[in-house]
Amino acid sequence: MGSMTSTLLSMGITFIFSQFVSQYMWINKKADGTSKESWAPSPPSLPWLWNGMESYERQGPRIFTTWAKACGGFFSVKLGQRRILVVNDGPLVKSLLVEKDQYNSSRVVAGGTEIALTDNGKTVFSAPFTLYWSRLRRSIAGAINTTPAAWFNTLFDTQSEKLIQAIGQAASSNVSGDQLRGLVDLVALETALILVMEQSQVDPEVMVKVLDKVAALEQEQDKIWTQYTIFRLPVMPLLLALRNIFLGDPAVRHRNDLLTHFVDWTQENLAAQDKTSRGPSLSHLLSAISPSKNDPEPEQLKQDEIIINLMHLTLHSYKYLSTALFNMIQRLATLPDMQDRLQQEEETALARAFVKESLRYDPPARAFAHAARVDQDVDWCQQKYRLDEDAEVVVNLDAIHFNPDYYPDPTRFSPDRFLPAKHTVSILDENENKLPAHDHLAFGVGRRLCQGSRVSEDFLTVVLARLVKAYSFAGGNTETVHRANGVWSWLGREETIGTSITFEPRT
Ligand code: HEM
Ligand SMILES: *[C@@H]1O[C@H](CO)[C@@H](O)[C@H](O)[C@H]1NC(C)=O
Ligand SMILES: CC(=O)N[C@H]1CO[C@H](CO)[C@@H](O)[C@@H]1O
Repeated sequence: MGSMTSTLLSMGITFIFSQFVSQYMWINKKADGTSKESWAPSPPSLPWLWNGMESYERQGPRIFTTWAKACGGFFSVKLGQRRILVVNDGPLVKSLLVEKDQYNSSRVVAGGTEIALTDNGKTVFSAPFTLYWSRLRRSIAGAINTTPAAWFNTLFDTQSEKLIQAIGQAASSNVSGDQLRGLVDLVALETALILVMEQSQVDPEVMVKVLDKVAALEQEQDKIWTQYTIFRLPVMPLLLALRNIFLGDPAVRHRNDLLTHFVDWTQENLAAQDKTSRGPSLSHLLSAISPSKNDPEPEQLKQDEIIINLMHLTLHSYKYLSTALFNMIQRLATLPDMQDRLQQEEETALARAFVKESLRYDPPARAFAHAARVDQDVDWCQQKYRLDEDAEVVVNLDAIHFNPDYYPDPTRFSPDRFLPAKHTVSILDENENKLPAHDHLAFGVGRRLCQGSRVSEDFLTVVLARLVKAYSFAGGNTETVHRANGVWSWLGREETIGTSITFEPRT
């Protein structure tokens, strides 16, 4: 008996000791025992425990730019107990996320809403770089690339016409901000449903239900206890887990309500013939993953993996298309001269430039994060800094998109800067000669680049070009606000609040 107790006791002590060693003794050491580089500089005097959390929740990525002024283009900060490394410089983004591929950048899924919506990392947005992720990317690329350009053009024309008609049918020519947002939401959701789910005949009542559920899901992400969990404040995650065990998780409930529609639509697609004028449907491509050079015998996806991906893709497309389109209409309403120029255009070069400038000025996702999968060092300004496995590298567009070396007079909204020009650089390249940039990072960067970037810019260009031909409009407000929710990303999103706009039909 005595020896049993002492064995257990010594096992216990060994266990605790080994935990202690790995948790605390190795945390600042490399595998070879030498100490790690230091963290990049941090903003001074942040409040205890909460650190930068409340500033970020209030101001969003703007606070990163403020901190960058104090600590430089690459800094380290804790939001609550979550440490992030913020990058405020294009070439450093290139080095970390394109050239080094962020040493196989992963995603950290945090908080109930993200876990529910991604089924804990099963969607293309949340999965780490693995064969599973590349199979998803391959299918999505397949669906987009085999769709003929004419099919997209017809879709974008139809959707533009719907928005123009809906505005015309509004009770008065003076459309309130909320009402306009509602119309834009419906058109964006329908576009997303057609693009991803092949559903062009969804009952408007069902669409309103979907919009309400997405809003409910976002509200869960806003709640203080979700935020405390995301930012790893102690105790709260435990209380939240207990609540979810006894009362159920509301985020999962909303997610499941949404899923019922997507289950029906997916089954409908899979039962139908897999050939339309458009090419193979995404549902079919996901349910029969094709082999590739690096993946000659792909493991097939399970039904639940297919459906959760289709749902996440639809919601991502809806939310970002809607936010971007609403931003653009509100801004264009404040610029009558720009409307005149756009209206006189035969080609869409200026409309395209307007879309790019809007995405530079008001990107719906002003910050996005990739997480490292191995410990590494970062070179910045002749210094080496530490980057740990699972630490998140946050790209701050609020600083990068307003760098005067790349975008002269950056706080001026000027679509002309994106008209085709001879001598330009990429925002990711070094720029000794201070040439203007011809691109932006609103769709992300590197291997995780948004797969809908081209389709989205085309859609927005067509809608704007047709809207200015149908109406002259006035009013609008371009002020943006930071929201803590963002369909799934804990970094949230930026949105134009908007105000009423008066639409006058052009004859
Ligand atoms: C204006 C509209 C849109 C914006 C602003 C936008 C923005 C973004 C951003 C910021 C990311 C994350 C990139 C990163 O973490 O590096 C992303 C990822 C992605 N987007 Fe979009 N998006 C839009 C529309 C769409 C549409 C319409 C589709 C599909 C039809 C789409 C498909 C994707 C996919 C598949 C990814 C996953 C990338 C990955 O992690 O592998 N997006 N998008
Ligand atoms: C439009 O309506 C809003 C209130 O709904 C009002 O504040 C605004 O002045 C109106 N604009 C015009 C041009 O009538
Ligand atoms: C830099 C690095 O670690 N790259 C690896 C990323 O993952 C692929 C396979 O998934 C490897 O082949 C790379 O070497």
